[in-house]
Amino acid sequence: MSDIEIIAMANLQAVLLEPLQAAYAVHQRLHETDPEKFRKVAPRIRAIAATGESSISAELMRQLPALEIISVMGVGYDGVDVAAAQARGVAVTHTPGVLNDDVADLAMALMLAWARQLPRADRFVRAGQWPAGSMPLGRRVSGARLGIVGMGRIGQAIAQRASAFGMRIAYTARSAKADLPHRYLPTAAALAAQSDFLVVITPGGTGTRQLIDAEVLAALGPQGCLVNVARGSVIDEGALIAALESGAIAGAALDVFDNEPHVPQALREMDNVVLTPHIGSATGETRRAMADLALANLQAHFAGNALLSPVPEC
Ligand code: 8YV
Repeated sequence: MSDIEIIAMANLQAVLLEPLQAAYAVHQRLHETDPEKFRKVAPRIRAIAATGESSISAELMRQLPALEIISVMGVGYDGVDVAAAQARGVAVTHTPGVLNDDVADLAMALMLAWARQLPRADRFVRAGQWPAGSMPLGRRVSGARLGIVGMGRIGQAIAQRASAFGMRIAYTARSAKADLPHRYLPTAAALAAQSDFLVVITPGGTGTRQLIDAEVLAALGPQGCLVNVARGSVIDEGALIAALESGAIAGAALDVFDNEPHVPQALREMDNVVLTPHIGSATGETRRAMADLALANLQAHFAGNALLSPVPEC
């Protein structure tokens, strides 16, 4: 173990924590659990290990005068004040690429789970209700119209899978992608109006805050289903709850929420939603690959080598 001191922003999973502890002196969540001790070690902290959900403010960075690098184990880094890091010359890295397949798989799984009512069907069998009756009919996914909000690496992986389901795919993004065969629509509302399923996979942050609002949900309509595998912040959660309650949309399948790990009671009580606890990248294989890349970025930095996956702004 080197004497380099780093702080872990969250209760990191063993897959990252163990190799980190083998390589560095790791203070886990000290800023939250023991502020007094944190103040003592803060001047020596040279790196932050974070997850995609971590919030790393300019104020926190100010307390870490020796900070050199923030390594995020996640593709999303919307919780990091990248401008403040850049102004300080602090490097920021993330883990793009390695989780595309898993997040795309989960988007398909959520669509299918909602349309074919898998959670309800499972409860139905377990509760012994089958001999007494049958389930209400579900909805067909194959051949349905899919709108993808955000056509980056993961959006394209979703489109690939959806093509195999014979879905009719359209998308919205900052601009049309000439190399893709799918139809481009300039706004989320225009896309929603043409979609049975609207899947959100755009980065979080101020640029996309509440992009999916009451107007977009109204355009999706009473037969439409919203799927979110991006960030809770991209959806106006209040407007979503209202749309689900009024029948303005048919349902939703959500892996991410505004105030994780807290999920509004109203959503938890609804029958027309499927809810999962931010598990888009949560397979052993992918979390290992993410941890390896997050660690490799730290090691490259401290060895004076080029970073493997800096965020695009850096
Ligand atoms: C994880 C994520 O929840 O990659 C992201 O942006 O949100 C997720 O993969 C998390 O960052 C795992 O550490």
